Amino acid sequence: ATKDIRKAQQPVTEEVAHVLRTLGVPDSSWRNGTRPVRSPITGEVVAHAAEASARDVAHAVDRSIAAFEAWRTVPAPRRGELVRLLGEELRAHKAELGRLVTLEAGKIVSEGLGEVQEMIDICDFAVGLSRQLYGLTIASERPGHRMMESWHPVGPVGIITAFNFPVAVWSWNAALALVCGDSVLWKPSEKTPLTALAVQALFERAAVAFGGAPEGLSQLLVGGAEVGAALTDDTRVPVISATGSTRMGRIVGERVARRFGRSILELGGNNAAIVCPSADLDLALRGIAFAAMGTAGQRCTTLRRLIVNEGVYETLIPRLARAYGSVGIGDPREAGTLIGPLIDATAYEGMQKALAEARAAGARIHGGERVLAAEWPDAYYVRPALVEIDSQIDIVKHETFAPILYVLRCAGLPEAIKLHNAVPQGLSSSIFTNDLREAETFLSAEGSDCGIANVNIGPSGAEIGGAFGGEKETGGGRESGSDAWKAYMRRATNTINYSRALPLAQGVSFDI
Ligand code: UN1
Repeated sequence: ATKDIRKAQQPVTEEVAHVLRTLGVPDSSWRNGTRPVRSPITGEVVAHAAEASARDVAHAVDRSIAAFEAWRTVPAPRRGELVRLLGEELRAHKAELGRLVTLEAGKIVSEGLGEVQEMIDICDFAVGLSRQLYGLTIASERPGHRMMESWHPVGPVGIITAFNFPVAVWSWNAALALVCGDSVLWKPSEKTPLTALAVQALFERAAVAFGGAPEGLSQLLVGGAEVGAALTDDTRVPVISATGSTRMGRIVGERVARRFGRSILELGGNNAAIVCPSADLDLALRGIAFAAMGTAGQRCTTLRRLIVNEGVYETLIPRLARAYGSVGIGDPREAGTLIGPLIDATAYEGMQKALAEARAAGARIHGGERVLAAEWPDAYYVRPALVEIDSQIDIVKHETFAPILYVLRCAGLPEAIKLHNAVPQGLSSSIFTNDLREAETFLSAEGSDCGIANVNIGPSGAEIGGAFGGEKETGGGRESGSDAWKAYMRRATNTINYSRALPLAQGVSFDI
């Protein structure tokens, strides 16, 4: 191991148990259950989570409906108070919950904490929103009439989340759904049930402090695919919000559509950045490094394709290759580590398969090899891979959930934008330039086709104030800020006649 590769200092299992107990998670939910939970830091089994069955899902939905029927009558600003209290619990337990994210998902300390901060931020946002669930008033064509629209709670919301943001994604959905008057049912990733149990414990504390929240307002369903399927197929759950792979989203989206439910899909990304000749290369280098290598390449917003103008290619890429070669990899709890482990063996195998395909196509690969395998044969640490490749072959168009950055050379902005948009995914994107025309073209109708388009920052690390999500195979859903709340409510258009006459719209007469 070289100096930039760091070993674990302390046992993981004991620490997991300690944090779970500190957060008030009952032993019965994680000690003797049927689902082994591994920490990617060492690969060891750290807990056995208790699991729900498909029958339990049906029962949970019964309870969720009863909770919804009570909750929808609570005034929205009062509902906001519950979310405010949840935010308070998260503030008070940020260190422990952030630590658990590190232990269970392998994120470095600042990213584990950052994820909890993102939860706190969305709670604050939702509290304000609880007084702003605005509808419109609309001019009626008929005398003595008024039109308006009302937004009403819609029902239980099913939330399916992925391992890589094991707690924040729940909060983007749940904080909004709760102020909107909905109940929530959460099916976390099989890989990260412990952080979900901890959040559930914090929610329950907030509910006690609130006093009078209906029982079953927010429920957790730990389990595998059959639990997700039971939730997805339940006609009593009008909204399913699912975050994960395009493969998963296609199944969920189709099943929900078949029963005319609404789905909010936040699926794969294949995010690119364009580097123009006028770019500030120091800034670009830092932006690219965080977006491509951060979270060990396991964000849906991770930078996966770099499209570099030939005029700056030879300056930028060798510098980037040096950063790839020297970045600190290892135990994510250690200060100085920037790259923690991949989540599991499957992720590692997927990465190696993609690299083999790129190599076969003639790519020049820097890094990508496994490290620390002798110390932890069951954990998967890799050096991030920088892959110089001539064209956008199939594997480049595919989202491999690992730290691989494909680098493509281009001659000018039109070619760059063409390459940029020529993938099936459409989540996030960015351009590094100091040329106003280039920046604005990238953000315009003929520029990036993604749900998120940035200038002089990478594609990852979005704030909660904006709507989050993307186009094409990313699924089209929007979560978090802006008016994403509307997906958690139903809209009613109301026409009120305050006259003594009954004029019909469009001049229709119908005199009996
Ligand atoms: C995800 O990877 O599922 O923009 C979400 C970001 C984070 C969220 C990522 N705020 O990178």
